[in-house]
Amino acid sequence: MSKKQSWYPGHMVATQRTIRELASYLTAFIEVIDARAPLISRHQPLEQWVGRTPRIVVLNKSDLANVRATKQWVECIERQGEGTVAVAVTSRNTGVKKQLEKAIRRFLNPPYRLAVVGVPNVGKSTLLNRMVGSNRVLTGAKPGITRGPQWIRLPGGWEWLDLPGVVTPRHSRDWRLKALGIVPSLAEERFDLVEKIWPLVMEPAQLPSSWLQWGKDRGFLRTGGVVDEQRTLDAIVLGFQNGKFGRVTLEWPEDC
Ligand SMILES: Nc1nc2c(ncn2[C@@H]2O[C@H](COP(=O)(O)OP(=O)(O)OP(=O)(O)O)[C@@H](O)[C@H]2O)c(=O)[nH]1
Ligand SMILES: [Mg+2]
Repeated sequence: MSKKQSWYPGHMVATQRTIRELASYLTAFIEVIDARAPLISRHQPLEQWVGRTPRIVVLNKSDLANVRATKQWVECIERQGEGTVAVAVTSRNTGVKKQLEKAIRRFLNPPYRLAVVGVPNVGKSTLLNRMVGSNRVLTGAKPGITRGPQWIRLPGGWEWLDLPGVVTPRHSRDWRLKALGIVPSLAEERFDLVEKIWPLVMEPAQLPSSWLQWGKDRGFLRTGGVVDEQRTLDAIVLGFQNGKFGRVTLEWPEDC
């Protein structure tokens, strides 16, 4: 099996089964997506798995997305999905707890049995930790951190389930998922990624027109003073994922 094909861990298959089995027990699914790419970061098969169970769509990492685009996306998602509630949040900030609880109480009746679902690395576990008020589950800046289901039960009847991120192998080839760190990119793929990323960030972030120049300016040099290309590419991809180059939305709403 090639390196590329092998990135479809068994825990994702198990998670899909868990989602289907739990749908009738849950009050709702909290579907976390990346506010920078609300279409491609939605896992399409979830639509069938969640069945009739209500869903709250959380556009997370809104601190990294264009403010106007995110506002439009919230309206668009609510308009398209009957009975769907969409909320734009930043799980890195504490305010998310109040904001999401308000949406949950408005939309749903207790008991609150909620499962956090979505593609990898969008901030599902970070959100859950905020909602339960302490760091109960593991988070990290790379996809595939959560490996199995974990229930957190709180006084007052709140139950939260953290789940591993899921993607389909076909879906996972999209460059935007790699640019956002939703699926890992290989070192040799980063040249193509940076060629796509750089034009998007160059002007707004007032960067040199060549990404090689950016590497040079950072002092990413090899012996003899030539720019260390791979180091520069890696730093740009990582920087983009962390919002180093400012707010960038990769997908804007159309026809909604
Ligand atoms: N800038 C920013 N970063 C965030 C936000 N929420 C989460 N992160 C970061 O995104 C990374 C992934 O967070 P996790 O909570 O581990 O993501 P996950 O969806 O649980 O990932 P898997 O378990 O791998 O599926 C971490 O580095 C978080 O600190 C946010 O609102 N804004
Ligand atoms: Mg997680």
